[in-house]
Amino acid sequence: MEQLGITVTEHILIHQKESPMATGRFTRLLNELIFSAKIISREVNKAGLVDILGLTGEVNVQGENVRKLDEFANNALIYRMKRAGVLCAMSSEENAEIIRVPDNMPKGNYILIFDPLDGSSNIDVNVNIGTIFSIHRMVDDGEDVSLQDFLRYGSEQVAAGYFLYGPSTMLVYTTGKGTHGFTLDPSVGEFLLSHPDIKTPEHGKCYSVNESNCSYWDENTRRAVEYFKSSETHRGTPYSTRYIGSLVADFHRNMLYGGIFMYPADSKDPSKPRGKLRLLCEAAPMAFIQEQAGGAATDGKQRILDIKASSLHERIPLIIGSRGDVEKATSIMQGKG
Ligand code: AHM
Ligand code: MG
Repeated sequence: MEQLGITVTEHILIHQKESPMATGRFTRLLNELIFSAKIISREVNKAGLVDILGLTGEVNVQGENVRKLDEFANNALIYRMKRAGVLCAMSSEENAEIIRVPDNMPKGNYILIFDPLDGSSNIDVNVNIGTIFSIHRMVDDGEDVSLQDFLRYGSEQVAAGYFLYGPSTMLVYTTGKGTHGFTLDPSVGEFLLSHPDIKTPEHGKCYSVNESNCSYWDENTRRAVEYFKSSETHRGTPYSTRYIGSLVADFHRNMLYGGIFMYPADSKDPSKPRGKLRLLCEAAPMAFIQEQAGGAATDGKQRILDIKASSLHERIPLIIGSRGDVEKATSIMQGKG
Protein backbone atom coordinates (compact mmCIF):
# COMPACT_ATOMS: atom_id res chain seq x y z
CA MET A 1 0.00 0.00 0.00
CA GLU A 2 1.08 3.53 -0.68
CA GLN A 3 2.91 5.27 2.22
CA LEU A 4 0.34 7.70 3.60
CA GLY A 5 2.55 9.59 6.04
CA ILE A 6 2.87 9.85 9.82
CA THR A 7 0.94 12.54 11.72
CA VAL A 8 2.33 14.33 14.79
CA THR A 9 0.04 12.36 17.10
CA GLU A 10 1.14 9.06 15.58
CA HIS A 11 4.75 10.17 15.90
CA ILE A 12 4.27 10.91 19.61
CA LEU A 13 2.53 7.56 20.13
CA ILE A 14 5.31 5.69 18.29
CA HIS A 15 7.92 7.31 20.55
CA GLN A 16 5.78 7.21 23.68
CA LYS A 17 7.35 3.97 24.87
CA GLU A 18 10.76 5.68 25.01
CA SER A 19 9.39 8.84 26.59
CA PRO A 20 7.70 8.70 29.99
CA MET A 21 6.62 12.36 29.59
CA ALA A 22 4.61 11.61 26.46
CA THR A 23 1.38 11.20 28.41
CA GLY A 24 -2.03 11.80 26.97
CA ARG A 25 -1.94 15.29 28.50
CA PHE A 26 1.15 16.28 26.57
CA THR A 27 -0.40 14.99 23.34
CA ARG A 28 -3.47 17.09 24.14
CA LEU A 29 -1.32 20.17 24.68
CA LEU A 30 0.47 19.70 21.37
CA ASN A 31 -2.77 19.03 19.53
CA GLU A 32 -4.27 22.26 20.88
CA LEU A 33 -1.16 24.15 19.76
CA ILE A 34 -1.46 22.55 16.33
CA PHE A 35 -5.11 23.52 16.05
CA SER A 36 -4.29 27.12 17.04
CA ALA A 37 -1.47 27.21 14.50
CA LYS A 38 -3.78 25.95 11.74
CA ILE A 39 -6.14 28.83 12.50
CA ILE A 40 -3.24 31.33 12.52
CA SER A 41 -1.89 29.80 9.30
CA ARG A 42 -5.29 30.26 7.65
CA GLU A 43 -5.33 33.94 8.59
CA VAL A 44 -1.72 34.43 7.50
CA ASN A 45 -2.50 32.85 4.14
CA LYS A 46 -5.37 35.21 3.42
CA ALA A 47 -3.60 38.22 4.89
CA GLY A 48 -3.39 40.16 1.64
CA LEU A 49 -7.06 39.57 0.87
CA VAL A 50 -8.81 41.09 3.86
CA ASP A 51 -8.37 44.14 6.00
CA ILE A 52 -6.26 42.40 8.59
CA LEU A 53 -2.87 43.83 7.70
CA GLY A 54 -1.42 46.92 9.34
CA LEU A 55 -1.10 48.29 12.85
CA THR A 56 -3.78 48.19 15.54
CA GLY A 57 -2.56 51.50 16.94
CA GLU A 58 -1.52 49.88 20.25
CA VAL A 59 2.00 49.38 21.64
CA ASN A 60 2.91 46.05 23.29
CA VAL A 61 4.95 45.42 26.43
CA GLN A 62 8.18 45.50 24.39
CA GLY A 63 7.33 49.05 23.20
CA GLU A 64 6.66 47.86 19.66
CA ASN A 65 3.64 48.65 17.52
CA VAL A 66 1.17 45.76 17.58
CA ARG A 67 0.16 44.55 14.14
CA LYS A 68 -3.30 43.13 13.59
CA LEU A 69 -2.13 39.62 12.80
CA ASP A 70 0.07 39.63 15.94
CA GLU A 71 -3.00 40.40 17.98
CA PHE A 72 -5.09 37.80 16.19
CA ALA A 73 -2.43 35.09 16.75
CA ASN A 74 -2.03 36.07 20.40
CA ASN A 75 -5.76 36.01 21.07
CA ALA A 76 -6.23 32.69 19.24
CA LEU A 77 -3.49 31.01 21.28
CA ILE A 78 -4.66 32.40 24.61
CA TYR A 79 -8.29 31.48 23.92
CA ARG A 80 -7.54 27.89 22.83
CA MET A 81 -4.77 27.10 25.27
CA LYS A 82 -6.70 28.38 28.31
CA ARG A 83 -9.35 25.78 27.53
CA ALA A 84 -6.96 22.90 26.84
CA GLY A 85 -7.23 21.62 30.42
CA VAL A 86 -3.51 20.87 30.66
CA LEU A 87 -1.99 24.28 31.50
CA CYS A 88 -1.93 26.26 34.73
CA ALA A 89 -0.57 29.47 33.15
CA MET A 90 0.99 30.98 30.04
CA SER A 91 3.28 33.81 29.08
CA SER A 92 3.16 35.58 25.72
CA GLU A 93 5.66 37.96 24.20
CA GLU A 94 2.72 40.34 23.79
CA ASN A 95 1.58 40.36 27.44
CA ALA A 96 3.43 42.04 30.31
CA GLU A 97 2.23 39.60 32.99
CA ILE A 98 1.67 35.87 33.18
CA ILE A 99 -1.77 34.69 32.02
CA ARG A 100 -3.33 32.33 34.55
CA VAL A 101 -5.92 29.71 33.66
CA PRO A 102 -9.02 30.88 35.59
CA ASP A 103 -10.25 28.78 38.51
CA ASN A 104 -13.47 27.90 36.68
CA MET A 105 -11.54 26.09 33.94
CA PRO A 106 -9.80 22.72 34.16
CA LYS A 107 -6.07 22.99 34.80
CA GLY A 108 -2.95 20.89 34.41
CA ASN A 109 0.64 21.29 35.50
CA TYR A 110 2.16 22.53 32.24
CA ILE A 111 3.46 26.06 31.64
CA LEU A 112 3.39 27.45 28.08
CA ILE A 113 5.57 30.34 26.89
CA PHE A 114 5.12 31.64 23.34
CA ASP A 115 5.86 34.28 20.78
CA PRO A 116 2.57 34.28 18.84
CA LEU A 117 3.87 35.78 15.61
CA ASP A 118 7.59 36.22 15.36
CA GLY A 119 9.15 38.29 12.58
CA SER A 120 6.27 40.74 12.66
CA SER A 121 8.07 43.35 10.53
CA ASN A 122 7.64 40.86 7.66
CA ILE A 123 3.87 40.44 7.99
CA ASP A 124 2.88 43.19 5.57
CA VAL A 125 5.24 42.05 2.84
CA ASN A 126 4.28 38.37 2.56
CA VAL A 127 7.57 37.05 3.97
CA ASN A 128 7.85 34.03 6.29
CA ILE A 129 6.83 34.46 9.92
CA GLY A 130 6.35 31.95 12.72
CA THR A 131 5.03 31.00 16.16
CA ILE A 132 7.58 29.86 18.76
CA PHE A 133 6.67 27.84 21.88
CA SER A 134 8.37 26.53 24.99
CA ILE A 135 6.83 24.10 27.48
CA HIS A 136 7.77 23.59 31.12
CA ARG A 137 6.21 21.73 34.00
CA MET A 138 5.34 23.59 37.20
CA VAL A 139 8.14 23.48 39.76
CA ASP A 140 5.80 22.17 42.44
CA ASP A 141 2.34 20.82 41.53
CA GLY A 142 1.13 21.38 45.07
CA GLU A 143 1.67 25.16 45.00
CA ASP A 144 -0.18 27.94 43.19
CA VAL A 145 1.50 28.91 39.92
CA SER A 146 3.83 31.88 40.32
CA LEU A 147 6.44 33.86 38.40
CA GLN A 148 9.07 31.41 39.66
CA ASP A 149 7.48 28.69 37.50
CA PHE A 150 8.51 30.78 34.47
CA LEU A 151 11.97 31.96 35.57
CA ARG A 152 13.73 28.72 34.72
CA TYR A 153 16.78 27.28 33.02
CA GLY A 154 16.29 26.45 29.34
CA SER A 155 17.54 22.94 30.14
CA GLU A 156 14.35 22.38 32.17
CA GLN A 157 12.08 22.65 29.10
CA VAL A 158 10.10 19.49 28.42
CA ALA A 159 9.41 20.49 24.82
CA ALA A 160 9.96 23.37 22.42
CA GLY A 161 9.06 24.07 18.83
CA TYR A 162 7.91 26.47 16.18
CA PHE A 163 5.39 26.77 13.38
CA LEU A 164 6.75 28.33 10.22
CA TYR A 165 4.23 30.05 7.96
CA GLY A 166 5.99 29.95 4.60
CA PRO A 167 5.28 28.53 1.15
CA SER A 168 4.05 25.61 3.23
CA THR A 169 3.29 25.59 6.96
CA MET A 170 5.66 23.52 9.06
CA LEU A 171 5.91 22.35 12.66
CA VAL A 172 9.37 21.62 14.06
CA TYR A 173 9.57 20.38 17.64
CA THR A 174 11.63 18.49 20.17
CA THR A 175 10.89 16.75 23.44
CA GLY A 176 14.60 16.07 23.98
CA LYS A 177 14.65 13.05 21.68
CA GLY A 178 15.82 14.62 18.46
CA THR A 179 14.31 17.42 16.41
CA HIS A 180 11.53 16.50 14.00
CA GLY A 181 9.82 18.46 11.24
CA PHE A 182 6.25 18.09 9.92
CA THR A 183 4.66 19.79 6.94
CA LEU A 184 0.97 20.71 6.82
CA ASP A 185 -0.83 18.92 4.03
CA PRO A 186 -3.71 21.35 3.41
CA SER A 187 -5.72 18.75 1.52
CA VAL A 188 -6.12 16.58 4.64
CA GLY A 189 -5.45 19.25 7.27
CA GLU A 190 -2.70 17.26 9.01
CA PHE A 191 0.96 17.89 9.75
CA LEU A 192 2.84 14.93 8.23
CA LEU A 193 6.36 13.88 9.17
CA SER A 194 8.62 15.34 6.47
CA HIS A 195 11.93 15.92 8.29
CA PRO A 196 12.60 13.10 10.78
CA ASP A 197 15.55 13.54 13.15
CA ILE A 198 16.98 16.72 11.63
CA LYS A 199 20.77 17.07 11.88
CA THR A 200 22.53 20.40 11.30
CA PRO A 201 25.88 20.18 9.45
CA GLU A 202 28.91 20.81 11.70
CA HIS A 203 29.72 23.92 9.62
CA GLY A 204 27.59 25.98 7.26
CA LYS A 205 28.08 28.28 4.31
CA CYS A 206 26.11 31.31 5.48
CA TYR A 207 25.95 33.76 8.37
CA SER A 208 22.84 35.67 9.40
CA VAL A 209 23.17 38.93 11.29
CA ASN A 210 21.78 42.45 11.06
CA GLU A 211 25.08 44.07 10.21
CA SER A 212 23.66 47.58 10.27
CA ASN A 213 24.09 47.34 14.04
CA CYS A 214 27.87 46.88 13.81
CA SER A 215 28.71 50.33 15.15
CA TYR A 216 26.95 49.32 18.37
CA TRP A 217 28.93 46.07 18.80
CA ASP A 218 32.05 45.64 20.86
CA GLU A 219 35.34 44.91 19.10
CA ASN A 220 35.27 41.12 19.64
CA THR A 221 31.76 40.84 18.19
CA ARG A 222 32.89 42.78 15.12
CA ARG A 223 35.89 40.44 14.78
CA ALA A 224 33.63 37.36 15.01
CA VAL A 225 31.46 38.61 12.12
CA GLU A 226 34.55 39.63 10.11
CA TYR A 227 35.82 36.05 10.49
CA PHE A 228 32.80 34.67 8.59
CA LYS A 229 33.40 37.22 5.81
CA SER A 230 37.06 36.27 5.47
CA SER A 231 39.00 33.52 3.74
CA GLU A 232 40.01 32.28 7.23
CA THR A 233 36.79 30.23 7.57
CA HIS A 234 37.03 26.44 7.62
CA ARG A 235 36.01 26.50 3.95
CA GLY A 236 38.82 28.88 3.02
CA THR A 237 36.27 31.23 1.46
CA PRO A 238 33.83 33.76 2.96
CA TYR A 239 30.36 32.65 4.03
CA SER A 240 27.34 34.15 2.24
CA THR A 241 25.07 36.58 4.06
CA ARG A 242 21.49 35.41 4.47
CA TYR A 243 19.25 37.57 6.66
CA ILE A 244 15.47 37.60 6.44
CA GLY A 245 14.82 39.37 9.73
CA SER A 246 12.45 36.62 10.84
CA LEU A 247 14.11 34.47 13.47
CA VAL A 248 12.05 31.37 12.67
CA ALA A 249 12.86 31.59 8.95
CA ASP A 250 16.56 32.45 9.40
CA PHE A 251 16.91 29.72 12.02
CA HIS A 252 15.06 27.10 9.96
CA ARG A 253 17.24 27.64 6.89
CA ASN A 254 20.45 27.54 8.92
CA MET A 255 19.38 24.43 10.82
CA LEU A 256 18.72 22.51 7.59
CA TYR A 257 21.63 23.80 5.49
CA GLY A 258 24.11 24.68 8.24
CA GLY A 259 25.14 28.20 9.19
CA ILE A 260 25.16 30.66 12.04
CA PHE A 261 22.58 33.20 13.22
CA MET A 262 23.73 36.02 15.50
CA TYR A 263 21.81 38.73 17.31
CA PRO A 264 24.60 39.99 19.54
CA ALA A 265 24.43 42.56 22.32
CA ASP A 266 24.24 46.04 20.84
CA SER A 267 26.25 47.15 23.86
CA LYS A 268 26.56 50.75 22.67
CA ASP A 269 22.84 51.07 21.89
CA PRO A 270 21.08 52.00 25.15
CA SER A 271 17.76 50.68 23.79
CA LYS A 272 19.01 47.07 23.50
CA PRO A 273 22.31 46.64 25.37
CA ARG A 274 21.46 42.98 26.09
CA GLY A 275 20.49 42.11 22.53
CA LYS A 276 17.00 42.09 21.09
CA LEU A 277 15.71 38.54 21.37
CA ARG A 278 13.88 37.27 24.42
CA LEU A 279 15.38 34.48 26.47
CA LEU A 280 12.19 32.64 27.42
CA CYS A 281 10.08 32.80 24.25
CA GLU A 282 12.80 32.94 21.56
CA ALA A 283 16.36 32.02 22.58
CA ALA A 284 15.68 29.11 24.97
CA PRO A 285 13.23 27.17 22.75
CA MET A 286 15.41 27.68 19.65
CA ALA A 287 18.49 26.56 21.64
CA PHE A 288 16.72 23.34 22.72
CA ILE A 289 15.65 22.61 19.13
CA GLN A 290 19.11 23.40 17.75
CA GLU A 291 21.01 21.31 20.30
CA GLN A 292 18.72 18.35 19.62
CA ALA A 293 19.65 18.75 15.94
CA GLY A 294 23.35 18.58 16.84
CA GLY A 295 23.99 22.34 16.78
CA ALA A 296 24.80 24.81 19.54
CA ALA A 297 23.55 28.07 21.07
CA THR A 298 25.34 30.57 23.30
CA ASP A 299 25.02 34.20 24.39
CA GLY A 300 28.68 34.67 23.44
CA LYS A 301 29.79 33.53 26.89
CA GLN A 302 27.78 30.54 27.95
CA ARG A 303 25.33 27.91 26.72
CA ILE A 304 21.84 29.41 26.41
CA LEU A 305 20.23 26.37 28.09
CA ASP A 306 22.41 26.94 31.20
CA ILE A 307 21.02 30.45 31.74
CA LYS A 308 18.25 30.98 34.30
CA ALA A 309 15.78 33.69 33.39
CA SER A 310 15.64 36.62 35.78
CA SER A 311 12.54 38.27 34.34
CA LEU A 312 9.68 37.26 32.06
CA HIS A 313 10.74 39.42 29.12
CA GLU A 314 14.51 39.32 29.61
CA ARG A 315 16.51 39.91 26.42
CA ILE A 316 19.72 38.11 25.63
CA PRO A 317 22.38 37.96 22.90
CA LEU A 318 21.89 34.86 20.72
CA ILE A 319 24.56 33.02 18.72
CA ILE A 320 23.00 29.83 17.29
CA GLY A 321 23.54 27.30 14.53
CA SER A 322 26.15 24.80 13.35
CA ARG A 323 28.24 23.63 16.29
CA GLY A 324 31.64 24.36 14.68
CA ASP A 325 30.57 27.86 13.64
CA VAL A 326 29.03 28.74 17.02
CA GLU A 327 32.12 27.51 18.86
CA LYS A 328 34.35 29.62 16.61
CA ALA A 329 32.23 32.75 17.02
CA THR A 330 32.01 32.28 20.78
CA SER A 331 35.75 31.80 21.04
CA ILE A 332 36.43 35.03 19.11
CA MET A 333 33.82 36.90 21.16
CA GLN A 334 35.65 35.79 24.30
CA GLY A 335 38.90 37.20 22.93
CA LYS A 336 40.45 33.75 22.40
CA GLY A 337 40.47 33.96 18.59
P1 AHM B 1 9.42 40.24 16.90
O1 AHM B 1 9.20 39.10 17.85
O2 AHM B 1 8.86 41.54 17.40
O3 AHM B 1 8.99 39.93 15.52
O4 AHM B 1 11.03 40.54 16.87
C1 AHM B 1 11.91 39.50 16.73
C2 AHM B 1 12.50 39.54 15.35
C3 AHM B 1 13.14 38.23 14.99
O5 AHM B 1 12.25 37.43 14.28
C4 AHM B 1 14.29 38.66 14.12
O6 AHM B 1 15.35 37.75 14.18
C5 AHM B 1 14.67 40.00 14.68
O7 AHM B 1 13.53 40.50 15.34
C6 AHM B 1 15.07 40.96 13.61
O8 AHM B 1 15.45 42.16 14.21
P2 AHM B 1 16.13 43.35 13.36
O9 AHM B 1 15.05 43.90 12.51
O10 AHM B 1 16.61 44.30 14.42
O11 AHM B 1 17.25 42.75 12.57
MG1 MG C 1 9.64 37.43 18.34
